[in-house]
Amino acid sequence: MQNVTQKKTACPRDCPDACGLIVTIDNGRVVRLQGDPDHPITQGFICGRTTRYTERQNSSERLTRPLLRRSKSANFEAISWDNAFDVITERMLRYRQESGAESILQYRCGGSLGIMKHVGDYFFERFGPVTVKRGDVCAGAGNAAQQMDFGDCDSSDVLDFQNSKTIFLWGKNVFVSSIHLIPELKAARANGTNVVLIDPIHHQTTSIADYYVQPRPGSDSAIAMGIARWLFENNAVDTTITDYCDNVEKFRELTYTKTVEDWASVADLSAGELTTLARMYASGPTCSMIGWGLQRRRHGAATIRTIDALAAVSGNIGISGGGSSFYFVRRDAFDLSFSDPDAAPRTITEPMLGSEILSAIEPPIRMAWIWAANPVAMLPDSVTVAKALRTREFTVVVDPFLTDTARCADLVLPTTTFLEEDDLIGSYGHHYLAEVNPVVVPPEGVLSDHEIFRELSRRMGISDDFDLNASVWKQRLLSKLNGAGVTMNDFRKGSVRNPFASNVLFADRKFNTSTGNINLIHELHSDMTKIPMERQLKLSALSTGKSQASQWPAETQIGPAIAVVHPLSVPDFSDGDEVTLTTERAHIQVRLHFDDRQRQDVILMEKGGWYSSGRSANALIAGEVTDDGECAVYYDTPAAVSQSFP
Ligand SMILES: Nc1nc2c(c(=O)[nH]1)N[C@H]1C(S)=C(S)[C@@H](COP(=O)(O)OP(=O)(O)OC[C@H]3O[C@@H](n4cnc5c(=O)[nH]c(N)nc54)[C@H](O)[C@@H]3O)O[C@H]1N2
Ligand SMILES: Nc1nc2c(c(=O)[nH]1)N[C@H]1C(S)=C(S)[C@@H](COP(=O)(O)OP(=O)(O)OC[C@H]3O[C@@H](n4cnc5c(=O)[nH]c(N)nc54)[C@H](O)[C@@H]3O)O[C@H]1N2
Ligand SMILES: [Mo]
Repeated sequence: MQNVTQKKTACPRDCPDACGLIVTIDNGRVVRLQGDPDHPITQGFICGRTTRYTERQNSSERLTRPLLRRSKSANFEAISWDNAFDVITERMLRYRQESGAESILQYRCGGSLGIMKHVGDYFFERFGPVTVKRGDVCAGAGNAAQQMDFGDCDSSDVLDFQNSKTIFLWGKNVFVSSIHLIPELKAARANGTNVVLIDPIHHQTTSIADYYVQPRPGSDSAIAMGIARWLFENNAVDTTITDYCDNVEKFRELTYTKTVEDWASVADLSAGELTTLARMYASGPTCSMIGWGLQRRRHGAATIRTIDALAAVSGNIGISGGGSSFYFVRRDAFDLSFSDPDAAPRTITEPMLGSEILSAIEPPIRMAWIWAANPVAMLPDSVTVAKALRTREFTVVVDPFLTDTARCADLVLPTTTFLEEDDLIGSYGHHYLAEVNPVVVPPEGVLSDHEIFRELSRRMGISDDFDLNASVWKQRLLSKLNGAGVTMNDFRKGSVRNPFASNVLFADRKFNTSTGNINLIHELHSDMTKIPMERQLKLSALSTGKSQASQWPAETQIGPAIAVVHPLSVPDFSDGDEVTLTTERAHIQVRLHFDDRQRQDVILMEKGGWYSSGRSANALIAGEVTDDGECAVYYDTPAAVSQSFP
């Protein structure tokens, strides 16, 4: 027993909850992950995918040697780190000299939200600057929308919604993506707060909603406009709104372009349902908790703007229990001033990564460095992303596992998991910051991203900034917090409430916009105001409790992926049939699973299926950007089901 210890750390995986963890280690091996009871949000429990992280941590599939492909047709062969660093250094210096540093692309996504990853970005900035991504497939549209409306994209304290009379969950599956909201929502309900869920997909969050509507996908703006019109008609708008909102009259006119009943029809709701929503909205402080799903649609930014505008005209911005909450600023407490986010000489739009790599000229992208990301599985148009990465002169992928993306590389570098990392995190679902500690040593042959950049910086003559270990960098990252009286010692004692975050956002009703007022949306694209001519099945591949994005155990990726549909959507087929799912882009084999609680215009898959197993929904989706913010349009692809090809 004396070799069993427990250590504290925090989870930097891409998730709003950013949990505090207690890890049990037996003889240097991680045997258990539990929630930290002292973390105010984690409250001692964690999700299934992180409880099961021991399997990933101790997996025999983990990479422990750099793997090099000597020619495009060759197989990978294991090489030493020294050899790998030599090859990388020679290539990077040569491409920079021959074609300029913009011929190198670095790309990372949500493998880890650790703040130390910005030091890696800075390595490429110092070396180059090189080409980087632009836009954000995760939250780009919503962020852009709130920047336009409020000049900031942040939230009141998550616990403030205990002061709400009504909580509107606009497309949010808290049982998958924010499980620590569940006890808070239950507590609020026990206190008399009503929880409303608006979601075209039927899921477990219906079980804790007092009122649920299942509108047409992508129609939330019509709901917001209908509620707003009802509020104007019933004198339920804030009488002081012109003091702090611009475009009030134009917004009001926009809501009056349709009756409440007609707005309801656009959303495929009854007038009664929309009126019930409006009455609940008007019943007291109402907090809009906006999920991330609804902005990953063609008009995603405008959709969030209508929800913001509704919150504004009803007087819910800047009050306790109100708010229009989409995101929590997770990085701002840390000092990232060493790097210049606009330094890159060229940017590639994230949702179009594959096609833009292929079409880049003067100079072409000769080399790609992909880390903390699996873009072949996770970005739209997997086929083109894979082709683009396979055809570069030199593609490096850094990952603990041989992912779909790593399979396209010339050189794969094995890296640490978060249980071996030294880092800091913020959260995009609450205001607590935490330290990520290496609770075990990595397997022999595995280096962290930071150690990789550190060694490269030595070889490339830019070690002045980089030849510092992670703890020195962490001290640097804390300098802003130090100014507010928060030190590393506070992190060592437990999580830290971001001292810069307010309990009630915009309490002074001053906004960071050009006029200092809220900028109400006052125009909508015609697609957002009409009833679609035909009913089409649209493909949505959504987060699942079983996995973090594409980080599935290999044994789950065998056989056809499951596609969930309403039986009447596919009358010629039976539950369990293996069929072909076709979109304009591609087709894959799937097994149908019937669910009569779903709408007849959606077909659902689990997010993150592997391309190499023929299970990637993203192979079926085209690269396209949202109206603003360059988010990916993930859930608007028409799809058809047909007999399996023989
Ligand atoms: N277990 C697990 N947890 C995860 C992840 C994971 O892969 N697995 N992913 C993480 C990531 S990357 C993120 S960004 C976060 C958030 O990850 P998301 O999965 O984006 O979280 P949600 O905010 O629940 O948004 C999804 C919800 O949006 C709904 N939705 C889709 N379209 C519409 C629409 O048109 N209108 C409305 N009203 N609703 C719509 C879907 O039905 C679903 O309930 O979660 C993280 N947490
Ligand atoms: N169809 C569809 N596609 C989607 C979505 C959807 O809802 N539907 N959701 C989108 C969203 S919201 C997001 S955020 C993206 C997520 O897209 P990604 O972030 O690309 O998703 P992951 O599959 O988690 O890939 C992260 C990889 O990083 C590796 N990794 C983990 N830690 C580290 C580390 O410290 N260093 C390095 N070098 N690697 C590490 C992991 O092993 C994993 O292979 O996917 C998007 N794709
Ligand atoms: Mo995300």
